[in-house]
Amino acid sequence: MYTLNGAQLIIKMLERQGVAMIAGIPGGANLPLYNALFESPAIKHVLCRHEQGAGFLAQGIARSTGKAGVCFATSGPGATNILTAIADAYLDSIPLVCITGQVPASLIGTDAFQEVDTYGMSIPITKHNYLVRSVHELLHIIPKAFELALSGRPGPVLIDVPKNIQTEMISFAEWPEPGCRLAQESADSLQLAAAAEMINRAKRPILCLGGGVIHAGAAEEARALIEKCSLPASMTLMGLGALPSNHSMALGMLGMHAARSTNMALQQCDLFIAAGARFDDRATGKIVEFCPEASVIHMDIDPSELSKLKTAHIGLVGDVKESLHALLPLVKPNERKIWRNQIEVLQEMYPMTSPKAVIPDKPYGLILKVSELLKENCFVATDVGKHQMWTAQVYPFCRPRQFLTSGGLGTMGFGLPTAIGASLAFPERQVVLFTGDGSLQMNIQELATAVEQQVNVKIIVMNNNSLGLVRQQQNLFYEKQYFASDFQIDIDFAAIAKGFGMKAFNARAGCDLPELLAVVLAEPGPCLINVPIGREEEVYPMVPPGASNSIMLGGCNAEKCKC
Ligand SMILES: Cc1ncc(C[n+]2csc(CCOP(=O)(O)OP(=O)(O)O)c2C)c(N)n1
Repeated sequence: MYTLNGAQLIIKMLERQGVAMIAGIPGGANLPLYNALFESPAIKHVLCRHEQGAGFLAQGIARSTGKAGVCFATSGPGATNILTAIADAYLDSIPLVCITGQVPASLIGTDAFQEVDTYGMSIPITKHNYLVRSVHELLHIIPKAFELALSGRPGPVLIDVPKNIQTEMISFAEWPEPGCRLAQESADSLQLAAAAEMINRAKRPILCLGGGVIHAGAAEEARALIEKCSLPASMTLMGLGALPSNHSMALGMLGMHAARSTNMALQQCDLFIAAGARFDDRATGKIVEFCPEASVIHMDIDPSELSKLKTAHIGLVGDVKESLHALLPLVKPNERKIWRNQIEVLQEMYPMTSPKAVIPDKPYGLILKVSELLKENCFVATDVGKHQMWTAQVYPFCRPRQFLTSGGLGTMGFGLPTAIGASLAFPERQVVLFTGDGSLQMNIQELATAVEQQVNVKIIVMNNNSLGLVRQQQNLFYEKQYFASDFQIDIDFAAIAKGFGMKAFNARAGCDLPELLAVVLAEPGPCLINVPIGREEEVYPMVPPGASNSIMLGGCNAEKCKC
């Protein structure tokens, strides 16, 4: 017989799940849990400075490893602070198990101190959530939470544990099995045959690799299919890295800030194959005008995604890894010379960058210079804004899970704690964060966590002293009325970082930036460099929100073009 209190039971079950790290902040309602965690030899706790930071730190672990990230928060403000990170995980299908403390069950519903309805508030942003009613339920709930977070389409699960349940004693004879990812049913064989037939017949197909390909570990299968039948492959923001950017079939990102040639090719394709992608509006633009000439094959593990936004002529519900694997013997080798040639002509006519844009003190040049200085096994995190889109456009991603970015929710403040999480999961690797001055200020307190943990995170602040991407919309769509997007004070980010105990540098006008970057990247532990970026530097091309992807503003690098 085992006899433990609820808090000890939770910690023991987390150990049995193989959890090695938990990010969080203690408070009155989860102190028994922390007391039990203190006793754990197997789990390291990472004390963050804000619960949102803890949620994103756990996401950094989950996104970089594919395992479920775990975070703790107390009731009331602890729980409300962590909700943004949970919503972010929900929209990007990231496995997360969040355990919150709650006021004792006898006080629930009385407006007790630090009581909020965490269960109610988390319903629409979790894959599943629990309010624990008895200590015995924990034996079932903890493994089930991991199973749910990891199985099918991954996502966050929240467990709200009243304080009295954390202290209540339980005796039981046998430990439950840890929860794990369940095998998924394969796609229908008739549908697979029909999809292969459609691919074989297509003259101008384009594959689109989404985050689902990365979650499913299906990049190899995707590549085999791409190479066997010459499928040019675009990627969603979440899918970047699924095919190395230097692969001859890689078209880069599609959508709002895609290369012109990629969106143009999509306008002409006769078959669009979405693999683990969900037709997000940032990717498709005006959906009725997306791939107007194409039939659609949609592979997804989540049946509710099929034909949600764009009718799928063939739907392959199942693990995308298995679907791609099953398609491989069914498709015929095909060089598709004419189609590839057509795309190459577009790529030559409309290059993503121009020589002027790749000098190191310009955004693209800076990002490319950093990429040259990093090893291929590094991680690249971003925040949200122009710096994120510049990175997505030109960073030479070469493997799945390399790129850590907030896609669906687009959460400023995501970058720093997520980068810390990835670094804690892979201490031997470099992690670089491209952030904006606006985004960094949203979770800047986590500089303290970075220093405390001595993580190998290098922070590159692309500082335009404005909310750049908002300013760009005002430039293009609101008659240059720059209201509430330009900051009025200059912040010395290097001084702030130093205040947290972090080594930091300012890239001053006229400095040798490549050399300074090399110094920063070679520093042991965390380090920040502040790089001034002109406010006028915009991220192009840009499809106006709600417009067709055929309408691309700016970024036409065609040699003789006058647009
Ligand atoms: C939490 C949050 N609030 C507001 C926004 C809206 N928003 C999107 S991009 C952006 C500006 C980002 O500025 P910065 O981080 O400095 O990056 P830049 O665009 O200048 O590179 C804002 C305010 C957001 N995405 N997230």
